[in-house]
Amino acid sequence: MMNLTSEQLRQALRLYLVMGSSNCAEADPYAVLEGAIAGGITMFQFREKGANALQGQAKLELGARLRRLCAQHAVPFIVNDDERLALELEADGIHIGQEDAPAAEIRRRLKGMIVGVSAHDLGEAESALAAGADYLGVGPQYATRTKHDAREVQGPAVLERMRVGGIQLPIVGIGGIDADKARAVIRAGADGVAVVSAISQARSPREAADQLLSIISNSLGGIINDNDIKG
Ligand code: FQP
Ligand code: MG
Repeated sequence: MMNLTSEQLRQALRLYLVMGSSNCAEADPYAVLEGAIAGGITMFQFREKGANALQGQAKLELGARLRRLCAQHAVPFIVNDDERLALELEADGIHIGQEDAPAAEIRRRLKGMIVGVSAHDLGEAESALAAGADYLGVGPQYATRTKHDAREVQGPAVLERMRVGGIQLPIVGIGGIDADKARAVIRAGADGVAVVSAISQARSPREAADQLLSIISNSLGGIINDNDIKG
């Protein structure tokens, strides 16, 4: 398991690929992840969910292959929702939402792991912080076809409200983000961008990741934070 400081985690969240087999259409998820890693993704979440999702042993086997690939490239590997799977795969972390197991319980049980929590407003962000979350996933930033039970589109303004409200935790924006929209998400206060389709449905996952990472890095580079001013 990787032991990241909060600043290392912030860095790792720059370009976060979230993916399961059903997000890859005809493509092989292993090949998609290989391309995405070559293109520069900085974190990966195994989210094997939805109508055609693998289950049981098949889910475990795909997870194990993707987990190994991430380990080979020192890319943090996070499991969506499934605490048992996170333990079985010796994941670096778990991501849970408001409808999943309570963050405080997960935090207690999975001491050494990165715990990411979905938050949709300042109140949920404050609760996640109090529960011991390591980072927040905030969205949907834009309309998405990936998640059918997604909340109402928020737009990047929700990120500004959290930052103005005093939330300093590492945050990624998620939901409908592509190369055209990544800059606005970073400028609103996110440390990075999480994507599903923008990489997994791309003709070249490698090129898509490479392009997204440049945009994100450029956008982050244009932001002067308090530490820079003081330092
Ligand atoms: N943010 C992120 C992350 N990952 C996610 N999976 C979600 C938000 C959404 O539980 P949740 O989490 O609301 O829905 P689901 O379990 O269907 O994904 F920031 F990590 F990219
Ligand atoms: Mg969930």
